[in-house]
Amino acid sequence: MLDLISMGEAMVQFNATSVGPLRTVNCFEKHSAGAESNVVVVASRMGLKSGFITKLGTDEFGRYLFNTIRGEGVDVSRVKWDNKAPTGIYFIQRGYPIPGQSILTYYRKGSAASRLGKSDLDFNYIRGCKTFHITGITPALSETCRVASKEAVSLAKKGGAKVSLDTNIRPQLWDREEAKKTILEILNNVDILLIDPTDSGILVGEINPHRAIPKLHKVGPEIVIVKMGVDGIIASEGKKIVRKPSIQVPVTDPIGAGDAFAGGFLSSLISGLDFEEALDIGIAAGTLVVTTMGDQESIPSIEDARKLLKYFKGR
Ligand code: KDG
Repeated sequence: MLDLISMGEAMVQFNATSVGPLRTVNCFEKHSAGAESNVVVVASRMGLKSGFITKLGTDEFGRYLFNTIRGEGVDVSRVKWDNKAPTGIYFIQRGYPIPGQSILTYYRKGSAASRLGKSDLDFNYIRGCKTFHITGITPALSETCRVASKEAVSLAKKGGAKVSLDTNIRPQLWDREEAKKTILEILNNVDILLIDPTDSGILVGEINPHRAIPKLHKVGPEIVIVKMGVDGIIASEGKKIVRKPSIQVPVTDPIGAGDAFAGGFLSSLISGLDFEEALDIGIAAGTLVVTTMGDQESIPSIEDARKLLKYFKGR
C-alpha cells in the first residue's frame, strides 16, 4: 500500500539565475517542479512510499520530469504520456519588484497534464493509499481535470484514505468565484486543509486566521493549517490551536516552500509523529527549500529536518 499519492501537473521550472525583471535576465536554471510532484518527492525523501498521477508530453521536458521524479523513488507507474500536447513549463522572476519574492509566468495552457481526465484514473490504485493529496491547481487546469480531481478525492475517501488539500488558488488559472465553488465542493471530502489568508478570504470571506479557522472546519476538514509565510503558521486540530513561528533564513527563492511544508507535515503524520512535531518537520522542510533555487533540491530527510530544528533551538 502506498503511503501518499498525489495528482497534478509536473512542470519544468526555469529559474532566473540573476535577480531582476525577466527582460534583463540572460540565464535560467532548469528544475523539476509543480506543487503536487513536490509533495510526493518530499514523502519519498522522508522514507515513505509515494506515487504520482499525471500526464506528460512525449517531449524532452516530459522525459526529464519523468526521470527526475522516478529517480527520487516515487512510483510513476500511473504517469501517462500524451503525444498531442506539450509538457508545461514556467519561468521564475526573482527579487523584483519585491526583494525576496518571486513571480511565476506559466506556459501551460493546453498542456498534457491539462488533458488528464476521469478515464485516466486507476480506481484501485487511488482507493488503496493511506493519504491522498491534491491542490487547488489541478481542478483549475481544465474541465476534465476538475471532474477528475473531484472523482479522485471521492475515491480516496471511500477507500478509507485521509484526504489532504492545499488550496493554492492561482489567479492566473481561474477566477475567484469558480475557485470558491469548486474547492468548497471538494472540501466535503477533505480531512486536512492547508490554506493561506488570501485563499481563506476567497473561500469563507475571512483573512484573519483565528476567525477563518472555525468557518473552515465547518465546511469539512478536521485539521486546518493557515500558512502565513514569514509570519509562521496557525494550525487547528479542532479543539487545540497551535501557533508556530517561521525560522528566519536568507531567502534565495520562496517558491516551493508551501509544498515542502505540506509534504513534511503529511509525511510526519503518516509516520506516526504527533501533531506538533509534524508541524515542526514541515516548517523545517519549507525553511530549507527557500534557501536554494528549485522546489525540490533542498527538501530534507526527517533526520536533516531535525538537525535544522535542533540548530535553531540552540540559538
Ligand atoms: O508550489 C510551487 C509551485 O508554485 C510551482 O512549482 C509551480 O505548481 C506550480 C504552480 O502551479 O504554481
